[in-house]
Amino acid sequence: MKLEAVELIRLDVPLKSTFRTSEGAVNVHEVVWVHAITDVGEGWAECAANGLPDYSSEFHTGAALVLKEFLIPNLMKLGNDLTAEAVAPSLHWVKGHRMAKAAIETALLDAQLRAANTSLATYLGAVKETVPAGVSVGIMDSLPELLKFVEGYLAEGYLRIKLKIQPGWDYEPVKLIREAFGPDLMLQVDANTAYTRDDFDLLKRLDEFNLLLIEQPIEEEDILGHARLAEYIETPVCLDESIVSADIARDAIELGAAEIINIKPSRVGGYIESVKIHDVAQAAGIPVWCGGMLETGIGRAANLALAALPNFTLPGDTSASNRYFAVDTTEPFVLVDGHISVPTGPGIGVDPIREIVDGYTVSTEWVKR
Ligand code: SMG
Ligand code: MG
Repeated sequence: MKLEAVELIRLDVPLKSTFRTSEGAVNVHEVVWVHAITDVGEGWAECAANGLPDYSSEFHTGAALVLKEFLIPNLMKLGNDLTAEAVAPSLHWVKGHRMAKAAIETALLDAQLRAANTSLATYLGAVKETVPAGVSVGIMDSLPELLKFVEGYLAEGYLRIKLKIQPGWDYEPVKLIREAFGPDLMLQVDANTAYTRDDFDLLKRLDEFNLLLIEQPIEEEDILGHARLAEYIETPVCLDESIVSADIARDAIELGAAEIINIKPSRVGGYIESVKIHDVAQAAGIPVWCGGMLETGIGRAANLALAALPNFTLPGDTSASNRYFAVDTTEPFVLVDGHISVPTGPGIGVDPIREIVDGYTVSTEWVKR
């Protein structure tokens, strides 16, 4: 296929309620969409880089710039030799910027698969038609407020609860939710790197709650620290931010730092690399689950396809559209008996609803050959 032009669309999508993590609070999902125009048709992707570089070093304005200045011109130069599989090798010379790379690769993969009349799920190796859904619950102003939100999500049917934690908001909220909903609730926590090697005793106190996992407790670069923590506590240690490639995943597993892995395609440079991580983990007997970056329908659809692979044995953060948005950018994803359907149409299997997208659009920029 040949890349003719790319439309970079900046969207501000309001959240239904504030989402607070140890890294900060967001009220608006600020993202860039990549709309690729090729000679075989068009493709869509949502770049997961958010407004601020507080989850990773990437942020939406930077991602748009890297796409425009380096990634897109490079891929245009390939002419007719461009395939989705050629994107990562061609862009290997660009260090980092994995969320930007993931976005252009996914848009091209969508175009390629639509042209071949194949779904992303089939292409990736999906084995399920629906996937179990968990929900990520932000840090709240008070414990009663937390209880109210968790109660609501469980009433909707979510199968697992993930509580965001940070120093000062850890033991008490986890105790409250464990006691309120009993030992059978699938419960896990995510610290987004908020702790240090000095906090191991504090984190060990969470062992009494029989959590499914603790996600990314300490700094992303500190793989060895996670291995030490994994030895020290009973709760399985799951890595998110640290795992940026299949090579790092293999090393972290070998070190004993990753007893479970959260795979976010955006963080690792795309869906093709995600499948490699899935395979590395599967071969090592390490379960994986699909993380999220508050994606609207365009991004959520692709994550659901990945979450249908066989080693995704834990519920993901692949919640329904109405978890975050009053009105999604595509046909909404809905929760049915705690599960979400994996799209079956060609490519990512969903289309943007233009009138809705236009309402969220802040600016549009074309990059042409
Ligand atoms: O898509 O539901 C979602 C978000 C889930 O908690 C979530 N994501 O570290 O796993 C994570 C966070 C990162 C969000 S950064 C704004
Ligand atoms: Mg996380």
